[in-house]
Amino acid sequence: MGKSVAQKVIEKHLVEGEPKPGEPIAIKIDQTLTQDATGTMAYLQFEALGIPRVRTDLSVSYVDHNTLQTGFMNADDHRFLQTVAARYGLYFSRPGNGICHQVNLERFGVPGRTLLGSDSHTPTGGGIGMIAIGAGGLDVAAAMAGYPFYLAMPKIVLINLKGKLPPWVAAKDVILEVLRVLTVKGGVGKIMEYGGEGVGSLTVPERATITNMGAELGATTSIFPSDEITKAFLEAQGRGDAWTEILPDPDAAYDETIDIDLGSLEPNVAQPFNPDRVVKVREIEGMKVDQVAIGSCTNSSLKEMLTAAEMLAGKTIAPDLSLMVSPGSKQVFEMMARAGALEKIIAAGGRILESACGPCIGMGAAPPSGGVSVRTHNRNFEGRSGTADAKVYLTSVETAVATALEGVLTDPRKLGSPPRIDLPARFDVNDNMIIPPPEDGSKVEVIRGPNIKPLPVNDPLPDRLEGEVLLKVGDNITTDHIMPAGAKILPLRSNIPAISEYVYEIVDPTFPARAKEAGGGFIVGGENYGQGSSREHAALAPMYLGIKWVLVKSFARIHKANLINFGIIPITFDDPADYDKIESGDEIVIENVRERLEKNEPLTLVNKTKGVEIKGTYELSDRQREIILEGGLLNYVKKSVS
Ligand code: MIC
Ligand code: SF4
Repeated sequence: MGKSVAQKVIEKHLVEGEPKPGEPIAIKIDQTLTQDATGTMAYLQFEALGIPRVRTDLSVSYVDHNTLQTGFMNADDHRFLQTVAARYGLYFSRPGNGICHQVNLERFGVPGRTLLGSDSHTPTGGGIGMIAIGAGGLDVAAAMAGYPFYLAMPKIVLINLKGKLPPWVAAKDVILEVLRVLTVKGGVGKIMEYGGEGVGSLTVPERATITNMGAELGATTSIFPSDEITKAFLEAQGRGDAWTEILPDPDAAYDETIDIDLGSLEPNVAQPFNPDRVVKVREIEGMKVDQVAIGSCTNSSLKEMLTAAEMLAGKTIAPDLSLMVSPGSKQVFEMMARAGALEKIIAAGGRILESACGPCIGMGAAPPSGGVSVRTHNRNFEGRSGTADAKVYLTSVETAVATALEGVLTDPRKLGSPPRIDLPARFDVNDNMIIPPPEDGSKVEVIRGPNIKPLPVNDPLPDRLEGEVLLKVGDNITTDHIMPAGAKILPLRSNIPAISEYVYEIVDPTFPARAKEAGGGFIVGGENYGQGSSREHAALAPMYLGIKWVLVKSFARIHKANLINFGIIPITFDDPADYDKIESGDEIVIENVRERLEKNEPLTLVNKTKGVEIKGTYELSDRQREIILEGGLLNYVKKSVS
């Protein structure tokens, strides 16, 4: 039987296992990326592994999240990252050079290769035919040390694209449509492979918008074929040599197929507080908007920035609204400047921010109280913008600019014909903000500021777990709920004792104090627990507070892997109806935990408060059970190398 693009790349990199859906497999990782908010921890972990130099083909350390330097902390982290990169053989992308995913796509991505990144939007690389996966920092540290990446072989879903996008309808509207159909948990355990005749009408940046936001489906990754369009993109980046053709076989078999007719799509919008709450713009048009933000790793390519500039040319934004624009990379920024696009945006009243994540992660540009913000970003979770009661709506650049001009949510199709944007045949290549590693880094001194605290380590799992349910939450809890980001908390990413004070801050600010007082405890949740960001701090900080297990109806992939990596047992209800038999404050005992895990048997949770028993199951590979028994991946790896 023929093979899909995803199967071809996975089979080429297979180190262990059989690539059948659900089976544990391990794949070789060619490239890694980190960003600063997850990177400091990842490099502390890499250092703890005691390997002298990275063992990948290419590893890049980016600085793009914590660029608001309101104190010494972020600057200290940047200096640590730069020196650590030089010491261990990594490329360093300096602050100002752009968002990791955008820059990696432009300057480093190679079709047919594997990329593991400590950021959930790493699948952006799928836009040029990479198997690009988001993971926790510790998994990336292990990959840099030459270990393969372990995962359950995903199902492969064909998203069969037909036709061509109508005027004013963008790639963002395609992925919002997929989110509407599949929801934020519809992609769990799956790879979304885009195919069909419609693929030929989408450029690489458009494809990358779609694979980027596949993260919001909970998918392991998303991928497009590497075809003539990919070749043209790489050639325009002066990297034509990196291209190889990777097409699906004509008789490729898929586990599922979803048809999407591009020609029938309309501008879409995701309403608060989840990216799958998608309706057509025209259905809620006219809503008053306080702020528009254009940028993020989803929508900040040159084409999009030039489109925004042309739409704004000679006009003025609405009087009660603020417009923020952050270009995705220095390349995009420089080319916008040369093309006169910045001038048009500034003249229209746009506020130009640096090339970084910025408002997307609450690093500045928080909306006003109760405000409405229309953003071209990928996440609209509660509180993520930095304003607890603000409402974020996600749209394409075209809809966002139309809205900025009108002051109310506006369907761009009202604006006549769209501007014609001619992209240059060659991008301007200037890699002067990427520092290659020295040949021998062994003498480089790694500089640590006072904000960089040693890595906490866990003890091996005890045989009896007794304690209190400290918190019970509902469905679709995000890692932004568990470990919030934003300008105040992000600078503490390399200081676990300090950041742990903010665990669950927007849900229950008493959580950290209660956890400390009780000497640890447990958490209960609903479906799709831990969706969103890859931040391992959402497992590491709870581990630091003494959380030993989390019991839920279902988990999101990356968060589950992070819990395992830090020795927290990810338990699921055998019977989801038992969710009602356990409340916050209940005292729970689990006996013989080690033995049960060793034998791969279900756990019995005795609820002493309610006098009932709950059966807890788990889906863990042999290796994952061993990791938990050891108290986490770091202990496990150290043991295997010693
Ligand atoms: C995000 O978009 O939430 C982030 C910030 O990029 C995270 C990583 C992090 O929390 O550092 C992600 O998506 O993985
Ligand atoms: Fe940065 Fe936002 Fe992309 Fe995360 S989603 S990498 S915060 S731009």
